[in-house]
Amino acid sequence: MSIQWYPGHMHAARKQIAETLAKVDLVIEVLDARLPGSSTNPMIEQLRRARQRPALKILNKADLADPALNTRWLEWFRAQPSTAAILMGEDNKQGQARKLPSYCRELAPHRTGAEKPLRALIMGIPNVGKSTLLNVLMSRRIANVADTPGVTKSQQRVETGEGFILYDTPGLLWPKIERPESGYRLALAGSVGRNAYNEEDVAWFAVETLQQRYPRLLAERYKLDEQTLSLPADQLFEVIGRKRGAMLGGGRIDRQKTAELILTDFRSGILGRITLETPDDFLLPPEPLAPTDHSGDPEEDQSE
Ligand SMILES: Nc1nc2c(ncn2[C@@H]2O[C@H](COP(=O)(O)OP(=O)(O)OP(=O)(O)O)[C@@H](O)[C@H]2O)c(=O)[nH]1
Ligand SMILES: [Mg+2]
Repeated sequence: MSIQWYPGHMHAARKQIAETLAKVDLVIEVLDARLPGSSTNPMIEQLRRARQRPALKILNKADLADPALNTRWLEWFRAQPSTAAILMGEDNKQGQARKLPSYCRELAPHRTGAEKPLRALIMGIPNVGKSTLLNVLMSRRIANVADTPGVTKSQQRVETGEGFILYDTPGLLWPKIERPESGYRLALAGSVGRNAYNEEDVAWFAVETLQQRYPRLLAERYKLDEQTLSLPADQLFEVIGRKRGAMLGGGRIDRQKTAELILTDFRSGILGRITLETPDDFLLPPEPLAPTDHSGDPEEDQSE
């Protein structure tokens, strides 16, 4: 499924992000730990590489992702040039947020002292938890948070008071998501606007993926026997609808309701801890950053 969801505010955000990148020391890219490859925005990667900024990759929602794959993805990101990576989830958000300045300082060790505050741009696709992180960092609600993509519509600058300046930005996708499985995974995770995909298609994709990767979790949640578990995804979708009582009159399945049930079960974590892709089936080209060129150094902003 190729997705095109690039509302006007994202177009504006991309321009603003490109400008802000000139005056920050590093990029904090928040990823969805359930789809670390597909939630890496190639446009962000391109922008930060052009500006030669190091990146801290936060694999967020790690509490919803498969623990074994969390470790594999972490190692994979750490092997990339100019890149650090950490796991973050409901269970360790406070602790990791407290350590964030020190993770960042390791990537930009020259920025110390009151006259040289560390400046970081928080970026990522929609609905991955950028604003949630900002609120935890500031210990108060300064950014709106909601379980729908596209909540933050404009950039916001905050200072933690310890020589750390952060910019929260709107979630950014890219104009056309070409890889079909990435489109499905992004929609399944809730990072794409609802009007840009068909919920039934995405729920089928979820059923198929779970049959292949997490059959036990699927069987447990919907009380399926071995035979039912190996039915084609479209038939299994109907079994799930019937079992969960998503019915219309005359014994017909309510397909829309079934799809919504499956998507909600995945997104809420009720199905279990699931990662939709491994580093092996989503390889990004390991492009090294260009050699140091001082024209890319952050501009000194007198206001900071
Ligand atoms: N399970 C889990 N949910 C999280 C975590 N972090 C954030 N969320 C939830 O994810 C949803 C999106 O969070 P936001 O902080 O609004 O995401 P955002 O990246 O700012 O989204 P946009 O502004 O739309 O780009 C909310 O329902 C959060 O409660 C996490 O670590 N684990
Ligand atoms: Mg936000």
